[in-house]
Amino acid sequence: MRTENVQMLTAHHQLIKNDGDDVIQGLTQTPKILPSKYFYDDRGSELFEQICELPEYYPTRTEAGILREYANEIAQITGKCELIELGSGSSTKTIFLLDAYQKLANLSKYVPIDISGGILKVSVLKLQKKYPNLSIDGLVGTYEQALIKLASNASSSRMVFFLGSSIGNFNPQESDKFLSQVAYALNPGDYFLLGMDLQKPKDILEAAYNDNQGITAAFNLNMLSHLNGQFQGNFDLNLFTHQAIYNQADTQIEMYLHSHKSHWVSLEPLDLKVFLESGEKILTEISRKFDLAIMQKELEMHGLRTLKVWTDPQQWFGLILCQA
Ligand code: AVI
Repeated sequence: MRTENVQMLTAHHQLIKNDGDDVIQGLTQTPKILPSKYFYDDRGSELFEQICELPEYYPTRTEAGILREYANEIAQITGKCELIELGSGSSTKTIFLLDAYQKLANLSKYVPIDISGGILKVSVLKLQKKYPNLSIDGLVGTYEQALIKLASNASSSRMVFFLGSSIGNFNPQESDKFLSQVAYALNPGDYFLLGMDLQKPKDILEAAYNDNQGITAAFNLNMLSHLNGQFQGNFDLNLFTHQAIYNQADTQIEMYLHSHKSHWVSLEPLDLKVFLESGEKILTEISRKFDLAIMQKELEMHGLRTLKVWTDPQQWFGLILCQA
């Protein structure tokens, strides 16, 4: 199926159809967890865009500042290539790269990839207006589906990029698997640009995930609405509160939904009935905070050699450009 410039990597019902095994597994284990991919229905993606604008949420504007400053240098290093963005969302920060590559006539194509078809279609239309001569091919799908497609597609030189510290939402095993898939998808000489949030004092981190306007809380709670819609669940959002804490030992933010009453929840199509104690917490997300030197070693272990690293003056966020 192909609509405008946005292609589904698989039929839409297959993409959103999910047998829910991960929900069953997560809610029947102790402590309970829910996979963070369930944040991102269309409403969740919108809320995430709002998070990116919050005064406390520094990662987006810090990374944007680094890109604004160094996009030309990145384009000079890689030379002409196809730009492929994993988890493109609204592609706001990508503009810096697109402008720099266009200026140097180094851009052959832009391929934004996102799980949320709604937001992808809007951003492809917007970008197509801004860059009428640029070939833009949006792909709706998971990272895994996208990387499989890329691996089977030996084209010109490419730079895959993964911004916003989304890698921080993978646990170490998932991150390792993801980097293996990236390395496998790239041809020798292709580039990978990775954005990551760096370790910093706890108070700054906790404020970023417990904003005053309650947008992050709404984002966290929206996961339950998404599950209610997708699996006919009966989560009562009023019985949960959002909580985000920094786990210093694991250098990660942990986001929880805290049940403040003992109650049952059922998700009929999954044949699942779950009891939540008063005070029980469901882990909905980890957001790991990185050390640049350690990340470079990890990339190297996957055959991705660092070419250059950029940070902001406070060293709050980092970008690593590497080559396969
Ligand atoms: C998408 N990801 C990198 C965000 C983060 O900071 O880990 C998701 C997020 N969760 C709460 N606020 C933002």
